[in-house]
Amino acid sequence: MASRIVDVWGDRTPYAPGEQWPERVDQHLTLEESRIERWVQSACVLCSNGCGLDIAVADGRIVGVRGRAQDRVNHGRLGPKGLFGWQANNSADRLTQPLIRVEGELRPTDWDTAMQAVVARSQEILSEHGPLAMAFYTSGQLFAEEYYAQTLIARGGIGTPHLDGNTRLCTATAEWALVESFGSDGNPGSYSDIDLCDTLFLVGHNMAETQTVLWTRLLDRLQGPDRPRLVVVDPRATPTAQEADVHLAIRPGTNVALLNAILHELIGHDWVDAAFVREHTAGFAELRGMVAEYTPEKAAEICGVSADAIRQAARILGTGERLVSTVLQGVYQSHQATAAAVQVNNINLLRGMIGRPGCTVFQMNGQPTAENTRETGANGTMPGFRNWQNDAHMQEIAEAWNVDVLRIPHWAPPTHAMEMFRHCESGSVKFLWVTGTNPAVSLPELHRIRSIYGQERLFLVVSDAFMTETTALADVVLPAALWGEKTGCFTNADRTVHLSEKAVDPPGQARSDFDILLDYARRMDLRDKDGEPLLKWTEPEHAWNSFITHTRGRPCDQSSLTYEKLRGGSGITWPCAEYAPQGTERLYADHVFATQADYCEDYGHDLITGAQNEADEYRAHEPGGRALIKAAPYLPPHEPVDDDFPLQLTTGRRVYHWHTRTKTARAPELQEAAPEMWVELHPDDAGPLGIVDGDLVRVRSRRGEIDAPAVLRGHRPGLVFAPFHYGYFDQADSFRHTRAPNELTRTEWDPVSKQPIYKVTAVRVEKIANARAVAPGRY
Ligand SMILES: Nc1nc2c(c(=O)[nH]1)N[C@H]1C(S)=C(S)[C@@H](COP(=O)(O)OP(=O)(O)OC[C@H]3O[C@@H](n4cnc5c(=O)[nH]c(N)nc54)[C@H](O)[C@@H]3O)O[C@H]1N2
Ligand SMILES: Nc1nc2c(c(=O)[nH]1)N[C@H]1C(S)=C(S)[C@@H](COP(=O)(O)OP(=O)(O)OC[C@H]3O[C@@H](n4cnc5c(=O)[nH]c(N)nc54)[C@H](O)[C@@H]3O)O[C@H]1N2
Ligand code: SF4
Ligand SMILES: [Mo]
Repeated sequence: MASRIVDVWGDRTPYAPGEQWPERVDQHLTLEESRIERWVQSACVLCSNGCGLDIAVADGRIVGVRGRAQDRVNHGRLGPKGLFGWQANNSADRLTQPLIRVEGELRPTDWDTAMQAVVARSQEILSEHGPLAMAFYTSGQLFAEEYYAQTLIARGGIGTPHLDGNTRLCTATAEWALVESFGSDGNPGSYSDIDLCDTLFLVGHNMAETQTVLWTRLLDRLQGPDRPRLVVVDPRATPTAQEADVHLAIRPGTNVALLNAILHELIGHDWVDAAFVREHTAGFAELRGMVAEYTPEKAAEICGVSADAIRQAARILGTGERLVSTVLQGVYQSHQATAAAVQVNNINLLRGMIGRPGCTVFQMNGQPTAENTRETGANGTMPGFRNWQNDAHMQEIAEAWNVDVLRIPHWAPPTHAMEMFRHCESGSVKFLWVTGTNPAVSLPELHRIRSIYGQERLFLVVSDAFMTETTALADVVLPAALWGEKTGCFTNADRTVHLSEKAVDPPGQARSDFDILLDYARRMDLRDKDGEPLLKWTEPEHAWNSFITHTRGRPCDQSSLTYEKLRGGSGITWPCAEYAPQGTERLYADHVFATQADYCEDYGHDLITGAQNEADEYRAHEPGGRALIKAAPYLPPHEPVDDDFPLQLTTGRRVYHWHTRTKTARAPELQEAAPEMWVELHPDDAGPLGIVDGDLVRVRSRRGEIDAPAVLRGHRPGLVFAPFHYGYFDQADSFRHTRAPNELTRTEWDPVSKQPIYKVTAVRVEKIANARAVAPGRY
């Protein structure tokens, strides 16, 4: 099985367009199958693909996993993280007791003391400073029930607008690109569109490494009869790009220029579905005007690729009959994130290729449960994709929660994470509870984050399963149960909902986030209008049932999607309601989009300034179910290269690790595959600096520096790549803070989605030591 570390995607099972993707069941067990006592239904939480799997249990411990052949997402397959990552649950260094800071040091304590401290401080701050001094920063890796509890506590109970998820760093742009174009969040397509398409367009998405099982689906098409054509836009020669018919290795931060040129070509060659555009969209004329000047030559100059390659790509996109486009962090973590993501929507809209079999755009998710953070309103939106500017929507929320509508802050959009941390910095927020995320490694400009989180006047609560760089800064640490140790539902990138059942007990005194939040609500004595407890549930299933009821009539309607229905078979796609009891494969099959003024999730933004549209203004141009085509000019990245910082750093992922490695560093196969930090340089840049493969180099930006061995790779000259997986928890001299790439990145975000910019940073590189004898791991 360790071979799946080398052979990441496993054996090919080629198939022809329109055929079923063949099943292939992958498993990894650490015991003989005969000793397994139970199999428990779940799905993988190590990326947004959400592969269906069963957890093997023996002696009260997880001993392996097996892909579910009948699941619509993976047809039995699992990738390296899915196969090996679960071992972190069994790690000996799990947090098993709450910790509390006494005389500057974190010391073990009991739940009662820890929760009393959290509650006492909350009440003190609330009475002295009011709800605006309270903030909650949650995750994209918990279950829907947990987020819904968190939303109700923060928005309905405490009454603070300061609740956001780490989804802000991850899929805020996916969400807003969908809202801006189609009126609501929710990916329109289905993974089965990959079985049917003849053209694939991957923009800033290294699917081969980051959604390995979805990539096997593509590979099986690419190596089967009637191969679809593949266009990849990525500055790096990723394994994904290596399979492309056309790979556009653009200069980082130039997506809008390239996409405008492609739109220019589509219009110029009349590769446009005129009837679709006329009947189902609004805004085409403005787009046509905007892209007129973006000739392939102009874009070639900006993007640093050939005009011919752009023409070739446009021809492929313009002449196929069934186009699937996907977008991810190479777009979302840029300065024009939403503007660029929307141009990909526009390509599909111009081609009339949405809401039909084999035709869609995926504004991809990254984290396994990011869609739920969004649906439940835990990430800077309102539950059920409701519109904070729409009084009727706010009234529905107030009624569902039985609270006064004025208790739910909605005088402005809910605070986004980057703004929340600024409030912590300035001292107006005095209480921050971080759950299921490790911001001391994952946020930009880490020295700033450490100084904000380390402030005396900020009371920091952190719920995690391990000691991390963030728990190290906390006043109270709460030991959390992980996946497999609790029950809940979650939704993947193609709207497939899975139920993940509890397989084993959490270690020691660790408790689920759901139980911790319920305990907090009870101790805080949060109540509804009638004086009843605000959170009336004791089990996740109760919370689920009230959440799905609350989605009735909304685009993410899951009102018929009970636990019962989710047990046994495959995951089910929403909407799942009386009108679609078995779920819904594709949204917008009737080409009526969610843009009606009374229905839409938001009135949208100016793509350049981020200015919010007002209700009156929106109503004046009532789109009435037409998709909105929004144009944007290209703007250069905000931190241009110069003589001092002549190279561009981009950061991202490698197949073997999950984010800050709290899980994958504890799975031996994965950790051994990539044990050490490294940076990738182009040989043309390394040569003049006297750097050869394996030399220790220092990468410096205006914010900080990191040291790592160099790997010489033929990506674009001028480009440096660093994986962001390596922080300090497993490093001896961790106090030096010269390992995590976010030492280098800066505090800046996209104007619409407010997603931070991790993909473009000006740096310089110097050699600090000769190559070591042994190269670290498999790059
Ligand atoms: N193995 C593994 N898989 C994961 C994760 C993980 O940590 N490890 N995390 C999950 C999560 S939460 C997420 S969000 C996804 C992210 O999945 P991806 O978005 O696929 O991963 P990244 O490596 O962040 O970025 C993708 C690519 O963007 C390219 N890029 C950089 N700048 C630009 C640009 O200006 N334009 C374009 N077009 N491309 C650019 C990079 O070279 C990189 O190859 O992965 C998910 N899957
Ligand atoms: N430079 C750079 N920075 C980036 C990115 C990048 O591409 N480049 N990508 C960004 C993106 S897309 C993302 S998604 C973020 C990810 O950034 P983070 O969310 O900070 O990364 P994780 O390591 O996934 O942290 C999750 C934490 O939650 C804990 N945990 C896991 N399950 C549970 C649970 O059930 N309950 C609780 N309470 N805790 C749990 C884990 O142990 C871990 O400490 O990083 C962002 N930062
Ligand atoms: S593709 Fe994603 S969800 Fe599927 S097994 Fe791999 S990590 Fe898990
Ligand atoms: Mo992410």
